[in-house]
Amino acid sequence: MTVERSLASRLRDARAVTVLSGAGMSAESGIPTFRSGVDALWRGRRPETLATPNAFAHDPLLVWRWYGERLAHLRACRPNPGHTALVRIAALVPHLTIVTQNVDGLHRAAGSTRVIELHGDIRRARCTACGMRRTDHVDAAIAGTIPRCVCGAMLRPDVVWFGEMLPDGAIEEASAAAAGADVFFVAGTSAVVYPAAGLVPIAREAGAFVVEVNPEPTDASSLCDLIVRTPAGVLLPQHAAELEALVARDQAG
Ligand code: BJW
Ligand code: ZN
Repeated sequence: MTVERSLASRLRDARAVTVLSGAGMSAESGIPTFRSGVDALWRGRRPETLATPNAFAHDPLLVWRWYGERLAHLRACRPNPGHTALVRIAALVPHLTIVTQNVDGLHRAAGSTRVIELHGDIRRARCTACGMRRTDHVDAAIAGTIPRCVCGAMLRPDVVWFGEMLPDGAIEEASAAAAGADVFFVAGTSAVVYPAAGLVPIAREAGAFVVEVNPEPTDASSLCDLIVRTPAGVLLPQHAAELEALVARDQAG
């Protein structure tokens, strides 16, 4: 007879845990996802009109207005219990790496320290001419204007659009974290955007126990050892609490 090990016991025994997070991770912070739900960011819009270098070249004001709306909304958003649960789990495992596709900075705001941001940070901009990175663009963007650099050129959001390379070294570091994981969470992502989605087979082939946390099926579901159709902000705190209880029991002897 095989005895199914609990996820908490796998986490307790893990040397390395890696989490691939996506927009669903921040859904319970009030941030709309891209492709799911009635308030999806891309509902009624074509991604190529907003999240590509061509879109920006063609109509920078349209693109900046979209980012301005999102920046205004983000000001009121805080990390949710799912983000905080990952900080609690990280305190009890030797290595926990978060590989996030999110650009909202909420993992770091929650207190996570080892975070690889694959798609940049919406709260930063960079100059289209001199390349300088800045964070003083937010008010201009929220006001519905195109933010400018001190050199006079247009700024652009410091995020990764379709057809663009990821930040230097980010995917290499993320692939190493996927390949080295004993437990690999796929949380709140539809797993349709590459190269991020390619981390799931990397983890799986390297022997990780792969857990999907998502209320809906995704392109990654068939690769997962355990699927939990529960929102991340509910499921992850439950596992953090189970792990804490297990560790406390072990310590009590
Ligand atoms: C919950 C929940 C709750 C709800 N709890 N869950 C290989 C094959 C095919 C294509 C390609 C390939 N390699 C590269 C490509 C091209 C392209 C690509 O992937 N295209 C596919 C769409 C087909 N990739 C790229 O261009 C990438 N660059 C690249 O590969 O460079 C190398 C290269 C360059 C040039 C030529 C050749 C190679 C760059 C990708 C950049 C993606 N950028 C965006 C925008 C970022 C900026 C911004 O925010 O505005 O990143 S697109 C958008 O999608 C954003 C997200 O990070 C990303 C992923 O979305 P995510 O997070 O999965 O969100 P959703 O909405 O899709 O899903 C949410 C999920 O949450 C759902 O499943 C819900 O059910 C769930 N959920 N509530 C848990 N409470
Ligand atoms: Zn400049």
